[in-house]
Amino acid sequence: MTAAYVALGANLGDPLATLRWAREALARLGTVTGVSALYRTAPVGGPVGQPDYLNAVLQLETDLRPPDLLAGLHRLEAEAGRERRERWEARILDLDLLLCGEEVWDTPGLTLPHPRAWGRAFVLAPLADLAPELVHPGTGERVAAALRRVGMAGVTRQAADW
Ligand code: PH2
Ligand code: MG
Ligand code: MG
Repeated sequence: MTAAYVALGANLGDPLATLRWAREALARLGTVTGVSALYRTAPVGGPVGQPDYLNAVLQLETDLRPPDLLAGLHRLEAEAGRERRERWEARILDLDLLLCGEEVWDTPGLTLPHPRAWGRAFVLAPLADLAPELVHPGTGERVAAALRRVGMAGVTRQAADW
C-alpha cells in the first residue's frame, strides 16, 4: 500500500457538487484516509476571465501502481463530463496525482511528484492540512516550508467540512 495524494479542482458547472461526487468516487481506487479543507482560489494561468476554482486534496491508500491510478483518475474526470481542449482552460473536474509514496517518475504521461505542485498555493494549502511535514522526494523541501515560500495570495479557506 502507498499513500497517494490527489488534488481536486473545479471551476465549471456546480464545483461543490462535483468535488463531493469525486470524493465519493475516489473510494473506487483505494481507501480515502484524509480530506483537506475546501479552498476557493483565483485561477492561475489559462484564459482570462475564468471563474474561481474550488480546490482540495485527498489522501488515498492504494495498491494501484501510479500509471493505473492516473488512468483511474482520468476515467473519473471523463465520467464527470470533462472535455479536454485547451491547456489550463476552465474545467468541470481536474484530478491531479501529486505524489505516490516516495515514487519518482519522469515519463511522457506521468511525472511524480507533480512538477508544479510545490509552486502552487492552491495545491500546497490543502496538502498542508493533511501532510505539512511531507518532504518533496526530489528537493527535500517540506510542504509547510513551500507554502510559506509561495504565500497564500488568491487562496481562501472556505470550509473545513464539505
Ligand atoms: N488548475 C490548473 C490551472 N490553474 N488555478 C486554480 N486556482 N486552481 C486549479 O486547480 C488550477 C488553476 C491546471 O490544472
Ligand atoms: Mg491541474
Ligand atoms: Mg490535471
